Parts: sequence; C-alpha cells; structure tokens
Amino acid sequence: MAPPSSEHAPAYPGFSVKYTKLFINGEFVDAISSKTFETLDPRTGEALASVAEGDAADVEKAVAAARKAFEEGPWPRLSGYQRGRILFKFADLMEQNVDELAYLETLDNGKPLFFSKYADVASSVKCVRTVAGWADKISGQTFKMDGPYQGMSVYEPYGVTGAIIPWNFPILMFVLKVAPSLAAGNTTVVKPAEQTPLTALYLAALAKQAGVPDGALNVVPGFGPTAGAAIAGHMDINKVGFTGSTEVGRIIMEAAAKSNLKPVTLELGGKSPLVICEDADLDAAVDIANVALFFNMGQCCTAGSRIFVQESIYEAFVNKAVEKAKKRVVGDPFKAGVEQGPQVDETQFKKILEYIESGKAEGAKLLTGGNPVGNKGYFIEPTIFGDVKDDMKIAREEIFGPVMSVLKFKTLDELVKRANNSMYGLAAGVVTKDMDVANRLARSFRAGTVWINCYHVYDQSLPFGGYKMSGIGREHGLHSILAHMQLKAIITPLKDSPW
Ligand code: TXE
Repeated sequence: MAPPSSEHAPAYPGFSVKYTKLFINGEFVDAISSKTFETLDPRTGEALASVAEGDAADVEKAVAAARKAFEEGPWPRLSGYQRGRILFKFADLMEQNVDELAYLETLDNGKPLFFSKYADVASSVKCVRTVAGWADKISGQTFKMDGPYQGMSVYEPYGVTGAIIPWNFPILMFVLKVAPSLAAGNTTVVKPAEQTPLTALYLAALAKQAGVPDGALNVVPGFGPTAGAAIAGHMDINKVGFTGSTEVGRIIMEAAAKSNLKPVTLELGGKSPLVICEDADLDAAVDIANVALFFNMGQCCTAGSRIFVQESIYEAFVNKAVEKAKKRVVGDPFKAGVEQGPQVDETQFKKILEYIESGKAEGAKLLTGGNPVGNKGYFIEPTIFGDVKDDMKIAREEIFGPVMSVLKFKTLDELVKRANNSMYGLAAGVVTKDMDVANRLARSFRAGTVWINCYHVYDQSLPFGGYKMSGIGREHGLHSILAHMQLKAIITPLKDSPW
C-alpha cells in the first residue's frame, strides 16, 4: 500500500475552511482568552486550521446567550410546527451544501469522502427531518379527575441544554443532540470534540441561515477538562447530553450531580458481540463481520468487536475473513475506492497499536495486519486476531480501531453467558438461518440494539442507546425529543361540567 499523502486530495473548487471561531449569540467570535488550537489533518498529522479555543469563560458567555434566548427570545414560544419548519430548512441547507460539508468532515476526521457524503451527511439530514416532523406532534393529555377537577399533562422544554460530542461522527453527533433539543424548544450550547471542530461551526452557520434565532444555538470548540467540564457542571444548564467514553461519561454524571442535578443522557462505549452460527451462509457472515468491525476505521461505539464463531465453522470463517480484510483498500480518504482512511489522531493511533501489542503478548493469534500503513498520518492495517480468549484485554476493552477479535464457541447456552459478560451493552448481532435461534439470542442479549443477519443498519424511528455501562437514555426521533422535554401536570377545578 502506498504511503498516503495530502497531495492525493483533489482540490474542491474554491474550498477553504470558512469558520474557525466560536459561535455565540449568532456571531462568530474569538475566545475571551484569544487562545486558539490547531485541528490536524489525520492523513498527515499536519495542521489544518487554527480554531478559537473556548473555555469556562466562553461557556459562561454562551450559556448567558442561550438563557436570554430561552427566556426572552422567540424560540421556545414558537409552535412546534414553526420550529419544525425552520429545522426542515436547516436540513435542506445541509443537503444543498452536502459536498462542502462532506469534504470538511473528511478533511478533519479522515473518513472516506464517499461515506462522509452518503452515510454521515445523508443520515444527519434524515435525523433533522425526522425530528422536525415530530416537533408539532408532541402533546399531553387532558382528562376529568376524581372529583370536580380537570387534569392536564403538558410537555415543556428544559430550558438551556448542553451537548458534549465526540469526533467519530462529528456531523451526525451534532445533529443527534442539537436537532431534538431545538425541536423541543430548548436553547443549547454545544462543545464539539477538539479533534473535529470544523463541521460543527459550519452547521452553526447553516442553522442561522435557516432561521434559528441568535442565542438559541451556540457552539464552543475547546477541550474536555475546560470547556466540556464547564458545561457538565454549569448551574444554569438544565440538561446535558454526552457521547464519548464511559470514563468521561462517569465524570459528566458526577459533575451534573454535584452542580444542579441536571438530567443526563449518555451514549458511551461498547464491546458488542456478533455471533456467527454454524448454519450461517458463510460468505454473508464474513461480509457482515467485516462491516461490523471495520466500518468507519473501527471507530464506532457499536462496532462488532467480539466476533463469536461456532466451532465447526471457525477455520472456514477466519480464512475467508482474513482474505476479505486483506482486500480492504486503505489510503487517502479523498481517493475514489478507498474504504479505510486514517484513525482520527495520534492518541487513538497509538492506543490501537498498543492493543495490538497486548493481543500478541496475551497469546492471541495475529492472522493479518497489525502494523501502521506508511510513515505519515495515522493509518493502520485491517487487523484480525484469532483464538481470542474472553479474559484478554482485546476481548474486554474498547479498541476503537480496525482490529477484529475472533472467539470460538460451542453451544448457545455458553455463548449467551459469554456474550453478556461485559460491562458494556450497546449492541449485538447474530448471523443464522434459524429464526428461533435469532429470536432467542436477540432477546437474551443485554444490549440496546440487536441486528439479525445484518449490522450497522440504523433508523431514526428506532431507539438508540445502551444497556449497562454503555449509557443512559435513548436517542433518535421521538425518543430524542422526549429526552429533551419535561412533563408538567396542571390541575384546574371543573365547574358544572356534565363530563
Ligand atoms: O473520548 P472522550 P476520547 C471511546 C473510544 C475512544 C475513547 C477515548 O474507546 O478510544 O473513548 O476517546 C469531551 N469533561 N469513545 O478521548 O474523552 C471531549 O472533549 C467534559 C467512544 O476522544 O470521552 C469530547 O468532546 N467533557 C465514543 C468528548 O468528551 C470532556 C466516541 C468525548 O471525548 C471531558 C468517542 C471532561 N472531563 C470515543 N473529557 C462513542 N460512544 O461513540 C473529555 N471530554
């Protein structure tokens, strides 16, 4: 494989990074400290752009703007229908600017341009539209109570919400938090990941253009322990949504508890089992496992990172899985046909290589890959370990890279126990022709999403979230709007009412 280099990137006509400042109260502004940080091109490790570095003082300013927009502004007072119309416009603008958004995402994150455009932006547009469509369909109940009273339940926004998001799907993570919060009538302050701040700022500009009022949406790029911590612990933020590591999820929840007890939704790590049963169509199973693990350079919280294969087909499966992994095209994510770009940054790159070393040291069998690709940027060979045992680090911890661990199993009873023996419970999968087995396993997995004979298929109408230490709460569509609302009971006397 040729060492990738930025020279391979085709020039996007007239492309430049347009937005690099904080977005507060409808304007792009410098950080109060005037500090900036560099966001890097993961293909080369070189600086892409200098971005304003927000910290607690900027979060304070953003929260004040969001509070004002909530208390005085038009946003929460608009009907759901009116807010929905503005969000539909936002989705239209995303679609109209898909090429630029996708290009920027690939530049900052390293994912293949094809996926940025047809997976990330496309699913983000759908997310915004689904949520926009729900905005005018949330209503409570009215009923006659015991005695001469009428009871009503009313859904209301929380007020100011905070969102702290990761770098693996920067556009999607942004809209998954922002769209339902705004649809519900909240105003919001978002901190994008320090590795990938660029598309969040671009989206802020589009939201303004769509008619989201000043102050309703604020974006403060910066680092976790400063800007992120200021959001999680803020006394005037009424709800916080976080996607990232389980470790930081715990910190967010603690900060929420120690400040104003704001409710949290957490979407955290995973170590999802994918079970290949002996009756499975082997080629289909290999394809499913390949997508389950290698999609997005392995940087998916739902990655099928423990592939359990039934003993009788184990050898045949690993042979084909290795053959397929070797054919994966790794390289410059702007090049057509490239399936795997670089990992997002040096920290992740090194962490993954350490896991590969630990797999070897603990006695797993390295079947393919295991090395960096080229000598520039953060590219790693598609890697497969066989003979992985449940207690090995690579079978227990989230690697978040292109490293597949294959484990053997004999019986379904044994399998269920082993698959569920994890602190995580985000997703699971099964490949079998026997629907009785599929249904049994689907109900046995302690996981928020289960795929049968497929993987990484999502829909905004299905709930998304984790069991156990993979998270709290559910995202997508209706579930995500409701997570951004609280319910009020209103009681009035009923005089002379016949019923
Ligand atoms: O995550 P962090 P990192 C997992 C994955 C990955 C590991 C580490 O295993 O290898 O986490 O990645 C902000 N207070 N996932 O370090 O630190 C941070 O700035 C408030 C799974 O990138 O959790 C960023 O915006 N905020 C995952 C966000 O939290 C803080 C996606 C996520 O960063 C903070 C990403 C603090 N003290 C990583 N510290 C998924 N579930 O999809 C950091 N942040």
